[in-house]
Amino acid sequence: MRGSLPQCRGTIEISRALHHFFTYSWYPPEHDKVFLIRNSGLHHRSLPARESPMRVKFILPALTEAESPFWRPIKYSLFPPLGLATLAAYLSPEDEAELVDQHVQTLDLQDVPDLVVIQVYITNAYRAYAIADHYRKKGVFVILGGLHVTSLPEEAEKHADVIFLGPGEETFPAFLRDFRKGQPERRYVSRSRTLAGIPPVRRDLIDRRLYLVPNSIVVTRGCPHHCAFCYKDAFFEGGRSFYVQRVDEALAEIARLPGRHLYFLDDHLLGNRRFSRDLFEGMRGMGRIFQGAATVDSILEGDLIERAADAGLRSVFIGFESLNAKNLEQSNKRQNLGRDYDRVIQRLHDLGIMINGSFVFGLDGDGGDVFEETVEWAVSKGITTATFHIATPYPGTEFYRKMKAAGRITTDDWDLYDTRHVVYRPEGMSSAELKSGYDRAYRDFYRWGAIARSSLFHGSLKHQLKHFFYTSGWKKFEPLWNFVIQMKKLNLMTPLLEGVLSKVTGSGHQTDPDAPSRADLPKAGLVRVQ
Ligand code: B12
Ligand code: SF4
Repeated sequence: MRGSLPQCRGTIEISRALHHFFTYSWYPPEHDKVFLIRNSGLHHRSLPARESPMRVKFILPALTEAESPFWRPIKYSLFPPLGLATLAAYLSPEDEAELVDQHVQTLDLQDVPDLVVIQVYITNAYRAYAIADHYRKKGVFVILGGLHVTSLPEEAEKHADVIFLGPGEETFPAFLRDFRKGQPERRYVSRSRTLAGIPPVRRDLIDRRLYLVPNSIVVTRGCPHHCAFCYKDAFFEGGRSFYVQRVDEALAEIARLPGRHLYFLDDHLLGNRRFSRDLFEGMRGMGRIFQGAATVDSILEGDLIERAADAGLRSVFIGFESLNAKNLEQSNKRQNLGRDYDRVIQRLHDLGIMINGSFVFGLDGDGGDVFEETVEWAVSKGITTATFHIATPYPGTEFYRKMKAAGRITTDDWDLYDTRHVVYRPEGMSSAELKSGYDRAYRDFYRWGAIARSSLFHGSLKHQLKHFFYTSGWKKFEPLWNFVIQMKKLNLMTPLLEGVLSKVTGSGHQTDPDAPSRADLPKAGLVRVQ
């Protein structure tokens, strides 16, 4: 339910809340010397300078589905909260930091840290606000940042002492300085953007056993393109919207990661050709295997994709989005317009790179036949995994502005903005048709027959088997993943993941000399969720 904390341990009863309210409002505890002045429900805080170490709690709230004690979808146990671990690196060594990812951990609400830092996505926004309200009632200083706060700051600031717009690498350390002096601003807006000299991500705060892919990493921020439905122009407004780390620093971060497998969460790993070329050059011989995302056009240009494959790229997320040019135009998806999708696929298959294709349904060029047509195309082309989305106008995007102006937005319930619900009125079909077509597309793509047919696209038996198990692993083994997650043993599956990602060339030969022999065992098809 919106705004409540049904799954949270230690929801406090009213008397306790009142006790905390008065204790921390008027009689600040000695150890943190915070005192508050509360006035007609508005918070005006005057804070003394802080010399002592701080206890800082970083929270990634989950959406309700991710927290069910009975059913844990694998997609919420894939990656640790990289953004918060990045911010935690700016604390001083004496500070005490705790990082809680509610997708995989129980959130204890009984404590009273000096500072609570919460990351807000659109689908966890209500949960994030409820947690923030809870801590603020206890007198804890709460700050909110992330994509949704940046899109809707007025909404978020009702629940925070301080809010942050845009990436945090400049603003969070600035806030920490002000906070220690006792003079924090109400709002910090990121303007100057650089990744040069950023401190190493605090991976020590992450419990690696809880994730299938503990080694997620980002070496760039943003993207050079401007798709109308994408979060990125809103998030990076007011400064650069695509920038990269220094290659030596990116390589150093990679070297700090144990094991072989990496997942680059960058929006577009091939977006800056010079950076990517040098990165892949530096990664050659490191013995890594990795996954990442890139655009249609970047696969076709030059030899960057070959260099990526040489460095260890084994699967790539590609935003095909639509087979319809009108949709691509509506979405300002210029990098896809007029590109030969078949050639993209052929090139990746030849390099033994698996493809996770992303598709959007419900744009204005789509009629009722789009679902069957898209699924048939993806299956017939041997796309390994597919991620389907119902077109979702995120606040702050051009897509949202246009739909709002046309009166086509049908709900402001952010819980439904998960790309699985229809939140606006489509043009070429009814909302019900869109929803049922989307559900059908998932069912049809992941039918055993379709998986088998798609696997047969490849030339060799080895390649066919890999495809078969990779794809079925994603949708057909959910009960197994649920069991392993409940047992907190996901890390034991990482060798399987590495095995199935070992190299298969276009001719079908497995070429990694040290590839595990159980390479064809099932695994989770790693799908980048957008
Ligand atoms: C990995 C990922 C996931 C993972 C894991 C998330 C995690 N553990 O962090 C999983 C698979 C769980 C996931 C799920 C979903 N995701 Co997702 N995901 C991503 C992805 C690809 C990368 C996130 C990341 O790690 N970025 C790198 C780090 C360094 O950046 P960051 O997290 O943004 O953090 C920085 C800033 O935001 C800021 N910051 C963040 N919080 C705070 C707080 C404070 C106080 C401060 C100062 C700063 C600050 O500072 C950080 C450093 O600069 C993004 C795309 C993207 N490029 O961001 C989509 C994205 C965030 N996901 C999105 C969506 C829609 C979803 C789903 C709803 C999809 C679905 N259909 O189920 C679910 C819902 C998840 C939820 N909890 O609500 C959208 C969000 C749109 C929006 N407006 O909010 C994005 C942007 C994708 C897209 N292009 O649309 N996702
Ligand atoms: S949708 Fe992808 S290609 Fe388009 S702007 Fe966003 S990250 Fe870039």
